[in-house]
Amino acid sequence: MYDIIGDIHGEANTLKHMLLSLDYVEGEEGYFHPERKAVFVGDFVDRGPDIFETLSIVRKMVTAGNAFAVVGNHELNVLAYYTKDEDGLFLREHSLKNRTQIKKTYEEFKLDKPKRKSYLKWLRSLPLFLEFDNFRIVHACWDQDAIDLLKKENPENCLNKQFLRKIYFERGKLFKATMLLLKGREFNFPDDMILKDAYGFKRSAYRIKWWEPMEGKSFEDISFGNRFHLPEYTIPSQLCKEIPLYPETELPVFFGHYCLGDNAGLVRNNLCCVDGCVANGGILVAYRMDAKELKQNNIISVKKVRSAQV
Ligand SMILES: [Mn+2]
Repeated sequence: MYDIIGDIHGEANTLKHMLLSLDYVEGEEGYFHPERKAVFVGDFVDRGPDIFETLSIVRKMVTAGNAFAVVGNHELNVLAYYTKDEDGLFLREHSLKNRTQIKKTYEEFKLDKPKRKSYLKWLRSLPLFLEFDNFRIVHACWDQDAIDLLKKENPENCLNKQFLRKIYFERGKLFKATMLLLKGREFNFPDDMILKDAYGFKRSAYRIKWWEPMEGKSFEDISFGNRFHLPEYTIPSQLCKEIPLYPETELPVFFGHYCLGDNAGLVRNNLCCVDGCVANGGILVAYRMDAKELKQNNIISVKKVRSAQV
């Protein structure tokens, strides 16, 4: 049986607390459970105070065979930041904006370069998605077309240097497919629509439910995991895109990414978001699997445990 654990974002102490709450014990090869395995949905880095520590806990568990893990969009950004193309330029430009985005990770990584190198190498080996007998794991969105394309074009199913260089160079279908899995589906506003979020920043796109049709819905209806409100009026049909939906009869998908706080958990009979937004005032969430059928009761959450460093 499995325990699916949500986005950690450098909150190592909270992660330890969660593992203990799930009856995992710390052994010589890291945390383990005699009968269960953990599955991490990605986003280990950025935001929180203990990036190396978080990576260490997760890597040990994965290496010992006591856990599985996929990459999140934050790992992708960090990898692209530290990976050079064939001309020696970084895939993700070393601009103030990009550095600020990975600030916490950057600050820890610069203190120990050999350690950084070792963790980057490990992150490059993690899969973009996982298929178990009874369920599926991806960081943000399960899109079968994107997965089929990636299976064909990236059979190693990881963000190794060669694949990263290729997608950042081409910026084509494979890049899009990777982004879809790791960042989910977004709706781009038409140019003449100006929307400001709670901080007053202009938004040009927002995160939407990738499992529901948008035809006949309002902007707010299809919004998922955004911190700002959207217009309640119906989306003009010429703006509606037909998206491949995730059938209710398919295997359950567990994902993170959407920072749902207390609302984390089942969003439908076969869809479960385990991101409780721990690094942004939320909670750390896990789904403790037992039967095939998903139940909201199986959601376990722990409050954030403050780091001793603070
Ligand atoms: Mn994410």
